[in-house]
Amino acid sequence: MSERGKTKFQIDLRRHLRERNVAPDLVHLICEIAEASKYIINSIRTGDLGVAGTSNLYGEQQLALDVLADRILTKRLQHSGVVGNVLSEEADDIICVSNNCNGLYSVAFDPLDGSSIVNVNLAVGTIVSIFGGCNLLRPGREQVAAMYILYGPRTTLMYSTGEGVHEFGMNQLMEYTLLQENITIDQQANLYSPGGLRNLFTPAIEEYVQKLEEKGCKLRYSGGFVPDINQVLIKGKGVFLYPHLQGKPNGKLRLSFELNPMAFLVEQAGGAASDGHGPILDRVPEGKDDRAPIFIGCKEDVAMAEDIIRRYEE
Ligand code: AFP
Repeated sequence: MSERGKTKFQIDLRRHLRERNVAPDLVHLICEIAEASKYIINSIRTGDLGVAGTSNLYGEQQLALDVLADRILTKRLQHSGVVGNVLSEEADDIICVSNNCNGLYSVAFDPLDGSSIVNVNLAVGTIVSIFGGCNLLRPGREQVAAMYILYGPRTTLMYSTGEGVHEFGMNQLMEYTLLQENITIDQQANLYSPGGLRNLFTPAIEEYVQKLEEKGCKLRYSGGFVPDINQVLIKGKGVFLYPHLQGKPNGKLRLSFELNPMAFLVEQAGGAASDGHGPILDRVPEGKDDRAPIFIGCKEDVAMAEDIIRRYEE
């Protein structure tokens, strides 16, 4: 038993945050997001998998679940008392919750990432990026926290406030209790997750994938960014790529809702996240709909991607 009579595995999310001296309002915010995930879980387990008859800003058809998950999380954030601005991947624009958001937090999130695979019962997740103050359109390096909830065979939550990456599991009482803390990623990958149509790969990406295969990396790709990144963090090995493609120079994934939070987590675990030329977290967003190519995971494999891309551009 650890001190104060609790084993490590009984440390719940709120206690873990407090014991790491996280600012009380940020503790409250992260716990509110965790609380909202319980309602999202229920909507996935029992909800309508049909379409909502609407589409999001990216022209993607919204599932009833997308809209429901977005409403659940947005409402929770609006009533949290600590949020200034909210930006959802499913919404058309930034929602201003408080006119004076100094001292508050602003949150960008993808309420249900992987909605095109939820109806085939594959794992999906909620991805959250948290900044201090009002401005959400800043380099990801300025995030104060990032987290995701993975709705898989087990429901797990991963967070970082800049002091390491920590994993929690949902127990029978729907509480998040600590599974492991200070997760780290090795230097070299043994699996890779290549997104995008293969016939649109540039010669540089073709060579990169060939080099990964030659060094014995296994291909594992689920179609869900959250489970694919979770695999890298939990196994401590791996590299995910959704690269620039012929005709799609910025790939597919969104900077604010997917890449910044995951890059924050992976860098905190000792990995790297690049757009093929430099760190994702140093990329200055031009707008809330920015997309970017992504190479994320083991440092040496991300660096190899940058080296090959640079060589083809010389
Ligand atoms: P959806 O939310 O439309 O399912 O897209 C999921 C995603 O943004 C990310 O979670 C995956 O890594 C990636 O797209 C999968 O894209 P492909 O379907 O092109 O492989």
